[in-house]
Amino acid sequence: MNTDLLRSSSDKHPKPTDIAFQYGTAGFRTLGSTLDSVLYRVGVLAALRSRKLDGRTIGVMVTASHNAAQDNGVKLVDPRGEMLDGSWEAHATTLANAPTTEAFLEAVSTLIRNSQIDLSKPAHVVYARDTRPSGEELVRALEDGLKAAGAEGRDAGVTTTPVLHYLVRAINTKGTADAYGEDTQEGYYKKLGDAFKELVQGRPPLDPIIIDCANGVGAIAAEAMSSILANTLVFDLHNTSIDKEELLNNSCGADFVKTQQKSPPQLVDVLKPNQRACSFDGDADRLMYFYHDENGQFRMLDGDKIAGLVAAFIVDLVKTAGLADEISVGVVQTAYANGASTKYLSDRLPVKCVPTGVKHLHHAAERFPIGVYFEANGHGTVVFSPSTLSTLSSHQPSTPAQDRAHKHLLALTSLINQTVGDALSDMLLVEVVLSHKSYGGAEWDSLYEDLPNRLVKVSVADRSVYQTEDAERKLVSPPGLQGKIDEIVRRYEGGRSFVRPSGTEDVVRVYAEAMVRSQVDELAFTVAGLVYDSAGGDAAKRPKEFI
Ligand code: 16G
Ligand code: MG
Repeated sequence: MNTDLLRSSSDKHPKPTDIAFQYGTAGFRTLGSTLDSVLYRVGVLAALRSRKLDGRTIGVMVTASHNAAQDNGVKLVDPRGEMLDGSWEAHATTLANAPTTEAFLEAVSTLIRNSQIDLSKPAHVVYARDTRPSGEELVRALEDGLKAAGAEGRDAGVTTTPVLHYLVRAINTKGTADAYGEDTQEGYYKKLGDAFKELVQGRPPLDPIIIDCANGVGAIAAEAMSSILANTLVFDLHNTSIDKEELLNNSCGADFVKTQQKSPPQLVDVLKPNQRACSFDGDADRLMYFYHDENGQFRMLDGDKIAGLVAAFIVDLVKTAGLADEISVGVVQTAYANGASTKYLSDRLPVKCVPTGVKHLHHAAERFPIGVYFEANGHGTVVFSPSTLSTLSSHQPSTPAQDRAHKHLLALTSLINQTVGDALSDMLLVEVVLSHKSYGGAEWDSLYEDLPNRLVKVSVADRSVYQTEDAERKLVSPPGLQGKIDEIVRRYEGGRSFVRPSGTEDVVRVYAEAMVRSQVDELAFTVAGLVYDSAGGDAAKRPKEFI
């Protein structure tokens, strides 16, 4: 690498003195206006990561997902389309925080030395951004970093996070036995679209699906997919104003629906009773379904309900295809999964609980022959292991029913974006299942009844004091607090509560559920009060609802 070029270009992207950056659960994420140096340095880091992996293509996505328009962020994608390896997250944080150009150059050479990176290898990076206005300039900073590090960059333009993940895998598997698909956006739409058409062939047409695009990049993706699907499934698109920055994720989108537990206000008059609708988030990697029942009551079908619907469908297909002895299906959830969903699934399948964050779920799901994973917040997908894929490709069905189920399983491996949660792909998957089962929202919803639940945030001076074990279900620090929580939880029928530090915000989160709505709030606020007091919070500022 050319050190002089690195030095001079790094000088053009100085680190703000007063900010400490952290590569967290979803990469770097903060105010877009502060991220210039981070993007430049991520460009250099991505080039090094690619060289470390023999020149395989690394992905970089510029997005702040469901956050407000003025925020932005960046995350790296490893060659198979999965999240950046955990050990490199620390390198990202180190490079981003080097206070000066000289310190940055020093950190780069330490990384090269410690990770034994061969600088004679080529470096390839593909990158994209969502619709945020700050993205354009941030991409230019990234390009400066790539250029300075001698990497060959490919600009995938404005697209969704899952499309970028798809592209990374498609580029790296091109021309191999496990080629993932054509390495273009059109290739992605065609792959999903063809699989969807095959899966619903011969079924009665579905009613149009209402899609809330959160005024984000999902609007572009949904539009493109809609023209490929033509009449097979009609999309009724809402919140598609990608040019009005202030509207992004504003009172709409998957995060709004999940946290507010209500429909986006723009859809309230659009929705007819029992008509199904769904929301994407700002980068279209999360999906939330909902409908209004006969009484106009909002009903949410979240990631847990999606996992229940999809896992049961795949299990049935595997059985019908005559593959039950060879392929098993497992589900991965987090502690936020509603207790009723965990019960519903555990009665049918192996279920594993892991810490919050896509990378944990994804890796755990890869250990199952077919792994279904969803966070309650709507982020998830299904992964098929290499041996499952080869079993599927060599299977010889012996009856027409087996043949049909086998073909459907094969089509599902194309319909599902196996690299990461994908709102568009997951939505098509749900639509396939609803079509096969002849379910509306209400029938799907009735698979099980969610336990009432409540999520509360507590601001504390230092959230690193809160450490957990057992997939975040138990606190080990501060000492004694878990015992107090257990004692309170015991007083509530069907009670469950856990406390964990957020990986994305400076807060501690408290989750509670119980059989009765009014008791859940009491439980959540009592535990929140314990947390507040354990942090030595100012008694005068103690939120009044904390018990
Ligand atoms: C990030 C994670 C998401 C997780 C959320 C938890 C990725 C791509 N996204 O958005 O999976 O549910 O963080 O946030 O990993 P929290 O730690 O603030 O509760
Ligand atoms: Mg997102």
